[in-house]
Amino acid sequence: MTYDRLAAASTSLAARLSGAGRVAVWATPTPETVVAVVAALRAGVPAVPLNPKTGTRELAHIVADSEPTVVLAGAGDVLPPVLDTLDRIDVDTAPDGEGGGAALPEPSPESPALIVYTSGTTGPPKGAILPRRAIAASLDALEDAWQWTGDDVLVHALPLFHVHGLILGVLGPLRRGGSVRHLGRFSTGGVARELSSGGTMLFGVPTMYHRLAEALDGSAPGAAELAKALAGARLLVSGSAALPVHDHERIAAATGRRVIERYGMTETLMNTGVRADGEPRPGTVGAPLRGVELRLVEEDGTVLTDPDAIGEIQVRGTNLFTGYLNRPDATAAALTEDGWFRTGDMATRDTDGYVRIVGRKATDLIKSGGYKIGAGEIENALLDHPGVHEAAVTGEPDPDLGERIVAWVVPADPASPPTKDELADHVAAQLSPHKRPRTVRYLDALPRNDLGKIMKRSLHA
Ligand code: MCA
Ligand code: AMP
Repeated sequence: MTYDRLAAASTSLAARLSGAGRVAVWATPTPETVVAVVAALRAGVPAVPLNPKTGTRELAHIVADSEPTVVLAGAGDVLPPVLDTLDRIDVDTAPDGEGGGAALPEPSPESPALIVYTSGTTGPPKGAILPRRAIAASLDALEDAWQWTGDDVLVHALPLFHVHGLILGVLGPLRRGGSVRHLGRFSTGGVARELSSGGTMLFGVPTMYHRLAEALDGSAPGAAELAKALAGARLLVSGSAALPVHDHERIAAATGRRVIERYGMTETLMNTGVRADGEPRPGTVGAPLRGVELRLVEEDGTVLTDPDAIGEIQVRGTNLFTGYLNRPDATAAALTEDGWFRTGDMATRDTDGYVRIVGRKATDLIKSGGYKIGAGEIENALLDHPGVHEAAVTGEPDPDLGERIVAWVVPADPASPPTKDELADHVAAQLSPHKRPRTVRYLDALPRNDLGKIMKRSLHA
């Protein structure tokens, strides 16, 4: 799709959206999603990107919470009944008429551009309100760090309903006037093909880099072509979760290229990153990006200065969200009085400012395949299954997914417990397929302390 065609398609759609409260976008990895989001941005109407694989319970929550009036989808998309009450507009990526498009008034920088749903430790996901200035600030800080220009051709296969794939992966190239090639779905062959035919940058989550590292193994078919393609790229960038040092080293050994890491969060967009002209250091996520203030803080609020000390990362800057939709309580809890956002990530800082993330404050948050998943939402879904009496959810290390979701289940009837597939399908249908347990362990009872609280740490023991 050319810029002219995107302008024409988004102008005609934007004209139909003006005055809508919020619009939901059925965010398939297609040009329709790009046109829908750009049209909403141009109309100044906040867009709520929906994961098309979201299950019934989670989708009902997001729709009730964000109250969109319209849903934008591709003409052939079959939408679930919970969206029946919304006006549906099918996105036309090639409307009749010339491009260019009338200039639409620029909404204020503080006005909300996107509402992106993100999991917490308990309860259903919260909608992070992302204003236009945060998106602009974060993308411009990446331009500075990565010397990102209109000549860049970004290759990726990230979902378009999260910050990584949508803001960095689509709005990033658009802000620079560059190009994006979305693979539709991730494959190592697709990455090799696009990087060897003009792609200059690759964005991915660590699971994707792990699969690339596996495919670079000398004996794997296509390994030599893949190595050449990766070696020829200007930048290989990993984010959304920690890139294991082992995968980093395997890729470096096979390609002579080092993957650079950046650290972000739905609520803060991008916080730190290794610069294009900087030193990629395995296990670190680089230094704070332009415009981002970052500090490490102890439990009692003391700000740490010692390079080896571990503290919670707090950030402040124009990259921050404005709050959680309908959740002033959660917004207040996430921010200090003077505007620092508490990330919940624990880190140390090297003397030159490079940040090393060493863990997370909350054990009830799981990062699997780069998706953040709350243990509580899965436990609630499992407890809804008639075969489940009690349930606890934890994350375990996984070489491919980073962490895999493990469900600890006390069956209602020990003689015929629900199968692993039954429970996985149930969670996939209620929440999302990426939230399904990959392992189920059956117990007679869950370990609890004197107050009745489940002792998750003793589960693994
Ligand atoms: C499997 N599937 C099912 C079931 N089991 N569907 C229904 N019921 C089931 N029981 C389907 C899945 O939907 C999927 O469909 C397919 O089977 C394979 O599923 P899965 O094994 O989970 O997928 P995968 O191939 O292993 O995916 C790995 C992945 C993916 C491609 C790396 O995890 C991914 O795209 N991760 C990116 C996450 C991300 O972008 N996070 C950014 C958020 P189908 O075959 O149709 O696909 S963090 C962020 O934004 C911050 C700001 C940051 O810092 O970046
Ligand atoms: P999300 O809420 O889905 O946007 O996920 C944000 C979280 O992903 C952060 O709080 C970190 O825990 C994690 N994360 C993102 N990028 C990185 C990275 N490069 N290294 C380690 N963790 C990361």
